[in-house]
Amino acid sequence: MKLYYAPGACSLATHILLREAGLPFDLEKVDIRGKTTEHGEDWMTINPKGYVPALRLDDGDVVTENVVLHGYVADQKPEAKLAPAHGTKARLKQDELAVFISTEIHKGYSPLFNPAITDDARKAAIDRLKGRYTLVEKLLSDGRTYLTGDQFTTVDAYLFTVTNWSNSLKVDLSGFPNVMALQKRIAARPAVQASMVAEGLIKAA
Ligand SMILES: N[C@@H](CCC(=O)N[C@@H](CS)C(=O)NCC(=O)O)C(=O)O
Repeated sequence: MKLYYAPGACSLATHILLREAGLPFDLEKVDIRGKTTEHGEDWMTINPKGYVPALRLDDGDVVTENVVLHGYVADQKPEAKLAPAHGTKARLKQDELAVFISTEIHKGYSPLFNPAITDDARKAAIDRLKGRYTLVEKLLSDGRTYLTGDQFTTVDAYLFTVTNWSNSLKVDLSGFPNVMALQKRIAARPAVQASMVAEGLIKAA
């Protein structure tokens, strides 16, 4: 498999999950503005959607969409327990969280990446995001270690990745102590550290 990624972008979640699963994979960096890969290929030819992540399977097919890739990686290595079995209530609840993170939190950050955003629009986007984090904060208030319980899963990798943007985008999440504590716990995982080093986001310890 090959993961096409951009440093620190949402593709970091799939990257983390590939390492957590212990699956063999290659990485290829994509310039999502210039739409070229690090090997000089036209990104739009590889993925006409123009965005990352994209996963090239061993048969050559290219598949996209964060939540789908996370589930796929988890299903390749069930013993890594990154997602419960399909058809179970636990999987239903995890899928519900995954789509919530995708559509409400990940896409909630999107307007903040626009350098031309007005102050009013920025405030509205941040207020909306904080409303979503309020729900996550409440979910974590029973003292669980990770989003779905004691086990690190796909949704932890995804929430970690998008919440990491709050630093560079100056979104103050200090009012969400459980979310911040979760963020720290996930950051400390060896697979997360290794992924961030490989993407050039942090230096090797
Ligand atoms: N629907 C896609 C959205 C992926 C997405 O938003 N990717 C961003 C990086 S986090 C991107 O590559 N943006 C560049 C672009 O859209 O041209 C998914 O969930 O995988």
